[in-house]
Amino acid sequence: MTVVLKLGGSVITDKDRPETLDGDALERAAAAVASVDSDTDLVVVHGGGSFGHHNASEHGVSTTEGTHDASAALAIHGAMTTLNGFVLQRLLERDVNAVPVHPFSVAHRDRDGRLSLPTGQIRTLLAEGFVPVLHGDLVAHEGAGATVVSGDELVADLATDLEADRVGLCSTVPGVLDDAERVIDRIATYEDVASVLGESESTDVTGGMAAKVRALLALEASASIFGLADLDAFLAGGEPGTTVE
Ligand code: IP8
Repeated sequence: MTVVLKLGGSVITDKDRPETLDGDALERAAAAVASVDSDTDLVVVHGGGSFGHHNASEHGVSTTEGTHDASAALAIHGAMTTLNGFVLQRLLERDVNAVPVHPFSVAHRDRDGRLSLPTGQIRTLLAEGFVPVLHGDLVAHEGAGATVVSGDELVADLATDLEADRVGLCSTVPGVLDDAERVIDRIATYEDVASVLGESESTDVTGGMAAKVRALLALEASASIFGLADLDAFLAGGEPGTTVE
């Protein structure tokens, strides 16, 4: 069983204070990850939250606007590796066999922005009993220097390439919400939620809920979007929050 889990950056950091962890939330997430049985091949991806995003906007870098300035690239990548270090530390304290995989060192985009993330290293780490921990990062981008890759993009690529059985997005909301703020149980087509998430594709290039749902609908694996309170339930095999089929 292969599981790809994204820990949202806003879940594990304090989004209102630059480069500040939400220690309690990260602790809870680490405890949940530690409960996964050792037969499961688990890949963890985390987002940036209060790490990385402000450095990226300071330097005008996004998923489409790149930089050719190494010091800007290092500031953004460095913020993300700092957060990755904190995540790894908390996982190791819980005896999770977690190791880092930095997308900047392995992935790239072509001229059309298509991401290429080789997975040989990740497959080998899984086979050797490790839990690879990736993160939103910068990637080399043909013709644009280096651009941002979001954790959501990495999750979609990994889920497809590793033929994941289950995908989980642990978010700050308990699932995809309808107009009355109730969690939508299942989404089978985008039309099911177009009225609450909007029809436009262009408004969500940086990872709004509409973009997440579209990316998850394209996957073979079923995916769940849920809040931190439900992370244990997801990792125990349940389908909390919203299931995207
Ligand atoms: O929080 C952001 O990753 P995300 C990565 O998953 C950077 O969108 C470098 C801002």
